[in-house]
Amino acid sequence: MSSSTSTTTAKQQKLPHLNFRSYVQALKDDGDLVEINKECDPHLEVGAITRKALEDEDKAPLFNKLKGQNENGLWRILGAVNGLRPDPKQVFGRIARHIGLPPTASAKQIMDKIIEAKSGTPIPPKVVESGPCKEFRLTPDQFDLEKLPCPLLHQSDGGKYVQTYGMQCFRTPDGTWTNWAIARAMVHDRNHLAGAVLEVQHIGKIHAMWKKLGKDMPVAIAFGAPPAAIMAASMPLPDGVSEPEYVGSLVGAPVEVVKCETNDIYVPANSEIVFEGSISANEKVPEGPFGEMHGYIFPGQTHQWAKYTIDMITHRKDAIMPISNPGRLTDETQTMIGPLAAAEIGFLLKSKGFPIKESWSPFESQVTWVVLQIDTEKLRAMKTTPAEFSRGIGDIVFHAKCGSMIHRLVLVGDDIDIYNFKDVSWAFCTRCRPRMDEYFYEDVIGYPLIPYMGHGNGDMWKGGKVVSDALLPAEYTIGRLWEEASFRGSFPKELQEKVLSEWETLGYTS
Ligand SMILES: Cc1cc2nc3c(=O)[nH]c(=O)nc-3n(C[C@H](O)[C@H](O)[C@H](O)COP(=O)(O)O)c2cc1C
Ligand SMILES: [Mn+2]
Repeated sequence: MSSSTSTTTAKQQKLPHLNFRSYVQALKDDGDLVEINKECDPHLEVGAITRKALEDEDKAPLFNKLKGQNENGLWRILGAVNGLRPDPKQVFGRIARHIGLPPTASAKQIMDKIIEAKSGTPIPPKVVESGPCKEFRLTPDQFDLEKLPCPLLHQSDGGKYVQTYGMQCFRTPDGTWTNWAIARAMVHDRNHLAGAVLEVQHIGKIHAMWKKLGKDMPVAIAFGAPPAAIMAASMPLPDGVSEPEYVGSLVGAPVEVVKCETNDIYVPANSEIVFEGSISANEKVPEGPFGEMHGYIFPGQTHQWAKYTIDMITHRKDAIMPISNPGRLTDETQTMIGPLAAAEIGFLLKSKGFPIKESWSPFESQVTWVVLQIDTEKLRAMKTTPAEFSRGIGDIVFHAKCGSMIHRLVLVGDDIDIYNFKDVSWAFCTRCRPRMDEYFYEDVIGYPLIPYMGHGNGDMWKGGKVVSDALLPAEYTIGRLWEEASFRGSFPKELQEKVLSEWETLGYTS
């Protein structure tokens, strides 16, 4: 390899989407960061400030001084890591910065890039000898999770959720499939965590493989991993696809990884903090409750869940711990989980020959819906029926992993801008006749975290899903029969232009 190539690689590794520290700098340069230098308390105060910033769609808070921080600066906290921006031209600026797009990128541009990378060439990670994450090494006698600034994020959380935006790195026992994923975990005691390991998730599937062998699963949690990697870790890529290779395809460069000290897991070399350890094959500990992505916490509801042992912590100087404090709109559990599931669902359906133009999960649905925009010209060529088409879509999505968190699919025509909820709700409320245009699924896996599932009338693990067909029958046969009764739909183009050009002289401010 020539030295110029390796210089390019070194430069590349400093880009915001490949380096968390550069990402924080990019937020600062974009005027999208508030540095808080007064001492803040990880007990609720950090959570309250982060929540308000998220709900106001305001700047991301960087807590530089925390009660409990040790002499090497372990650790600072970044909140609202992937929230929305107040500037209407840069609403998705943080998501865009996660994947190497300019901060003005639209939702569609972001979706296009995420989907394109699925058909790109996978680039495996590059193993390097060392990296910033190895600056400090702490053995279990040198750290105490109960004393480090692990945040209590909501007053009724069952514990201090230190793992909300880190990336679990693990692999199958035969080593052929490496998985990166976000799954929450809270402090159990000085060197143990209690964490969610859902069966449908890859962490659950791969943990089951280790358990079958009677072995604990080696794991590392990389905090402050490259933003592009954390996006991939939140995406329901298919079974067997290694997230690190998808990240390579997404960014056009390998992620640099380094081996852990105490097990054979590889983590991004420039991670801020790494917890090394394992998940017990059999032992369980109490976990939860936690303020969750749908905007609720049910106080006192604790479950027995996975027990992590942490054997070592390595970290950078003045490391930054990213957190996600989920709840009502708009936080990372909506900005990431929804669009990433929608990308995967749209891609899956297209690969099966369905005429899908775009897919999106409206935040307003608390990301329980995915809206699918149908190419109605191609739909007519299919000579299908509403029932056959809608069932065809539901049968695929509601049996696929990428559909596991989504409870309603809304089919709309290509006159609807699916990124605009006013458009989507207009179509849903006016073109989808309750029951007759809805195709219900009671026999598929459900998502228990949604309150109407986990705390509703039916089986929390099964059913509660629907395809809502908001295409009018004519869209299947002869095409749209209507004109939109609106400024853009009910007046000749020339008149619209005349009105627009005279708008201010008429006395309106534009
Ligand atoms: C901030 C954030 C927190 C998340 N927390 C959890 C969680 O606690 N449990 C879970 O199963 N999924 C959680 N997810 C969603 C998963 O990361 C996502 O479903 C991903 O596809 C799982 O990886 P896998 O597809 O390799 O199984 C979270 C996502 C984000 C963005
Ligand atoms: Mn996966």
